[in-house]
Amino acid sequence: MADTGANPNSGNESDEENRKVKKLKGEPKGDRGENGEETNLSDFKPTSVLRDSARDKTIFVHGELKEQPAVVVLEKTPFGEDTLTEMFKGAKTNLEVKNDIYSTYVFQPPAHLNEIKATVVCPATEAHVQKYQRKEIIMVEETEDDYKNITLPYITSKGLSVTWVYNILEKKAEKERIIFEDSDKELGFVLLPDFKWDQKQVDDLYLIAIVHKRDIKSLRDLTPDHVQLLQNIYQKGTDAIVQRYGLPTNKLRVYVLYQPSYYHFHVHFNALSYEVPGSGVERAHLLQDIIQNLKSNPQYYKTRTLLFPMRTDDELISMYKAAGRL
Ligand code: M7G
Repeated sequence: MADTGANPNSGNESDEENRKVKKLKGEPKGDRGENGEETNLSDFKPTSVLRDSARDKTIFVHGELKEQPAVVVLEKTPFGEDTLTEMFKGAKTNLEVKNDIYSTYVFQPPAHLNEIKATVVCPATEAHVQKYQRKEIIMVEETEDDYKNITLPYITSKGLSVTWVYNILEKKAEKERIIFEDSDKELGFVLLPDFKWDQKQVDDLYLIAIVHKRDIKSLRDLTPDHVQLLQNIYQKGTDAIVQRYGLPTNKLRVYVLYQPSYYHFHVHFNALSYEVPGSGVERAHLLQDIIQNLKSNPQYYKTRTLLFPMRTDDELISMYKAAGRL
């Protein structure tokens, strides 16, 4: 296991230790991936906005990077409690409006406390562009037969590449970011920060556990044979998070998405206080519920009708329509 850092759950932690947990700067930031190249985003030529959200402070931009199609996601990052003093001290402030006891300002903190997180997909496929575009969403009811006849053939032929997952498992990328690993072939997994988390504060903690086994595509493939694997992920994953970040298990949301974007089995771990877009009841299945369902009905995920949200322009929807199921 990687360096466990401060552990405020040990019972005798000091304020200093607590601050270390809260402030996660100086944590390993990651590596340069399998190609050792770093992208210079000043070369990015935006062509269209796929989606944006004033509430989430994000924008998904389609464009070109070194003559290749690319998607860049920009996201304003949360405030760090521990940097507030420095932020106020170093900021420029320009008054906009003053009225009685009320006033508004343009507030410009020092650049290093005013960062934007950028996620780049390059070269981006048409499937990536579609994934990020805002479109109408509907619920799909998938029976056992629908899965076999429609969804499974679709996943097999059209699913997004999982090369990035294999790169992590084979230590070709993000090696330095691994928080915990159980290397057992059957029960093992790698736990690391999700791309969505900048690791600067635990308030929006987001990790993923990726299993070493390569034959579980999604929730649908789970049987009681996997209960031990799931329990192992829950136990060791939550233990590692308490150890490293001081976030106790009852402050975590641990779940699996159906349908996932990537068909190699993985589990999401979020800080409970962080409302993650896409983790709503229509798509997220709590890991502990999954374990109980498999124990009470071994055929649960093979036979149950599962519901999931899907964009109306998704090819899977056309396949459901062609089969007369929508
Ligand atoms: P998912 O359940 O397939 O669905 O999750 P979603 O992508 O629609 O949420 C895959 C998770 O892997 C997401 O939370 C992504 O942010 C994360 N992710 C995707 N990629 C390509 C990477 C990557 O290269 N590295 C890491 N660390 N996380 C990734």
